Amino acid sequence: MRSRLVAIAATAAMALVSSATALAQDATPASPAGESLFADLGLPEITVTASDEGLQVEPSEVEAGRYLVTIVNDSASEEPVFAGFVQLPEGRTTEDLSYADEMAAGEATPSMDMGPTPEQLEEVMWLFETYIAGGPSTINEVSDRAVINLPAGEYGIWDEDPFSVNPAPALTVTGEADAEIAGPEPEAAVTIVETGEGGAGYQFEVRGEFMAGPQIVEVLNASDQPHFVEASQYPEEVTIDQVLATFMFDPSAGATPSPDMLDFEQFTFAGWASAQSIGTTQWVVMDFAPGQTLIACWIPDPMAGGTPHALEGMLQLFEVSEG
Ligand SMILES: [Cu+2]
Repeated sequence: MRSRLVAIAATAAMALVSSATALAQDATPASPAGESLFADLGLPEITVTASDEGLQVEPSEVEAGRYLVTIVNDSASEEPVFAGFVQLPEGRTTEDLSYADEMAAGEATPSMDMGPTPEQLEEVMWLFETYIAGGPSTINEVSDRAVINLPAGEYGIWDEDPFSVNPAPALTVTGEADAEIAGPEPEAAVTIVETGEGGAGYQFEVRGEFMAGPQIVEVLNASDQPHFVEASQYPEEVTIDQVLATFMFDPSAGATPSPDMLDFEQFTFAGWASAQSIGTTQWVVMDFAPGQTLIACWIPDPMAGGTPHALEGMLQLFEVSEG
């Protein structure tokens, strides 16, 4: 079964992460996360609710500014849901952010098992140019809130995947187009800076130190392509070679798995920051166990033939201290 995460990974134009299904299947359903680390900021709020009919946003018109966004999963599905805020440039509509209309018209669901076709990738290239603010997900209990900056414009709220069958609701953000975003700024324990440019060298730089327990993580995209942040943990010490060997393993090729391959069932999510465009900052909460965390982005690099950023360097292990 194709999961949301695989959809994202597959949007990343690669065949090698079908095994990531297990990652998403491991995700726990959303539950009330208790007092949010963002609660004291007094930021205006936006709530996105996932139901069996798709995503809804409340309110659907706001003034430009910094917002605390919460996602609630009221649908029957326990699959993780995402709420990424994508600005719609002239000529684009919310229909460009999902495959819902194609599904309604009876057109076949794109098969993402081998990644999108070059034509499908071409269709989503505008997403590399537009403003994307990031947003929360129900991938674990602490990722359901994010603080994002919303400059004026028309937005669609997507499920992190232009080929998702969930329709994207619309949000109007009023105000001066180029006005500075004002509002209290969350105090982050750690900053993840996304670097790299020109189709090479994409990496995460971590300023500060990941500590055990829930903490605010600031994510700054200082590169020239959009990125998301997927933070996961494995119960024992691993190496990047092991992670790569596991991702790259293709059972259909008839190869014998190596004994030190990892068991994807054992990965858990520590955090998530939805895709965000160049120059943007968002704040999320991540919750780590002591040990290591794997940080990855699987968005395809159109300047490198669709190679996912993870294989260009955005697949890194960082230490998590006891706190
Ligand atoms: Cu990336």
